[in-house]
Amino acid sequence: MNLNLLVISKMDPTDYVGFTFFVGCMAMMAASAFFFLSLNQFDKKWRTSVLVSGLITFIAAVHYFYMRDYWAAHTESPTFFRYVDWILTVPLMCVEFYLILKVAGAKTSLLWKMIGLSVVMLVTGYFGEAVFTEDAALWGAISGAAYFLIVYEIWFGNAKKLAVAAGGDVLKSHKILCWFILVGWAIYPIGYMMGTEGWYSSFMPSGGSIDVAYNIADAINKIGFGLVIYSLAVKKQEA
Ligand SMILES: *C/C=C(C)/C=C/C=C(C)/C=C/C1=C(C)CCCC1(C)C
Repeated sequence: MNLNLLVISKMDPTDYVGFTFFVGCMAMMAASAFFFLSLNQFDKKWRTSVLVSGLITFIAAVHYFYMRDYWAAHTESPTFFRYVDWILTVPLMCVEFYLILKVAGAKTSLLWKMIGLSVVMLVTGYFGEAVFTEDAALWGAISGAAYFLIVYEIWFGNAKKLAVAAGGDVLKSHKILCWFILVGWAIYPIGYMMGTEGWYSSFMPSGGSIDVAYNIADAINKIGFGLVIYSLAVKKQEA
């Protein structure tokens, strides 16, 4: 047995990146417990949505444990684990849009369109951040175009029309989720520009803060997003 596994690395009090990884683990775990333990109070129709909220934070929690340890061991961005987490959780967030809009007749084509765009956004982002770093600005632009199409779809496209057709609490929640995608998700391309070289480098702060940006964004987007779904389910359940 490798005894090194039992050694807990020291935590430098000024290591704010390590700190946000640590807090991220706990927050994602607590949120997952909250969503999973609440499942019994919902009937079938809303249970799936809350279950998916819990899966998103649970998948993130597991990746945060890996990322925290990776950072502690190498003080280097755990880019690989980061993107594996995103490629699993971001499509699940697209599933959430589809699930709440199903009442208004959302078709699976909407689901696949959103999943497709999010996969393009993340794969091209990974290329720019980890594989073809000398062309980070170009890959970032392609990724940004896919992100723009997602924003367009939910703010003005078919998803928006379905939300209006559903009306009431579904429409209200859809609007809040739209803001998450426009503002909360916008933190990621800013983090990307902080951590890569490109035309933007001269006016972006650089250094280790890319992970702090991503960690704060993840907490807002995964837990906050899940709570919006949860409270919609609670309201619908009461109605
Ligand atoms: C829980 C994780 C979430 C919600 C991750 C979202 C990630 C993004 C919206 C990433 C977007 C990017 C761009 C729009 C351009 C630069 C490359 C990315 C992948 C950082």
